[in-house]
Amino acid sequence: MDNKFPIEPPVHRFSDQMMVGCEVVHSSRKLNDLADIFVDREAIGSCDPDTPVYEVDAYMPVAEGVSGGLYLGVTRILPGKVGREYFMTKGHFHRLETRPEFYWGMQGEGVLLTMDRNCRVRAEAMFAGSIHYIAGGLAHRVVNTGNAQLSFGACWPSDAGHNYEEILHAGFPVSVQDRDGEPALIEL
Ligand code: S6P
Ligand code: ZN
Repeated sequence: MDNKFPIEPPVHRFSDQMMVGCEVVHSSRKLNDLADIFVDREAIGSCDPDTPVYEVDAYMPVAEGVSGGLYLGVTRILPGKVGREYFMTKGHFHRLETRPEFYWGMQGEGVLLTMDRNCRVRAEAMFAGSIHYIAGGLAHRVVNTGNAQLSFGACWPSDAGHNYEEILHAGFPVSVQDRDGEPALIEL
């Protein structure tokens, strides 16, 4: 008998911390792209600028800027440090300040830093299974504090946009650094 309603395979799936499926957009950042975010200028100068820091896979089913859609991503941050500061994402506000985002930990250990418009910072532990709601108007950055890759999922509105400039100019007022083998939040 013909099956009129066959069960289709999913269009996308996670496999080995990667997103697999059609139209997945890949991007990556090396130390060279992130030099300005690390506090230890001497240490960054002695690092190989070609060192990979993190990769992102994203499925963006509607055009960027369109309202009403959702994007899904996975970010993989390699373990590593610049001086005592752990590898981390560039960090951003959403261009549309009312747009929130979910993050969830998939592998490894780290810290999610958020910052509001009054520079009030919150740090949340990230681990496989952790869930993080990032309210609209909060800048967000993830730091890999472990010895292995940290990967996390993200879901955000298609009209959120990214504002990296303010983080580059003003930055987060804290840095996550190794102190005797333990991650510590250092005020800058
Ligand atoms: C997008 C979402 C993530 C980040 C990714 C890299 O809104 O927050 O997919 O883009 O984790 O971080 P960043 O700060 O370099 O965009
Ligand atoms: Zn975001």
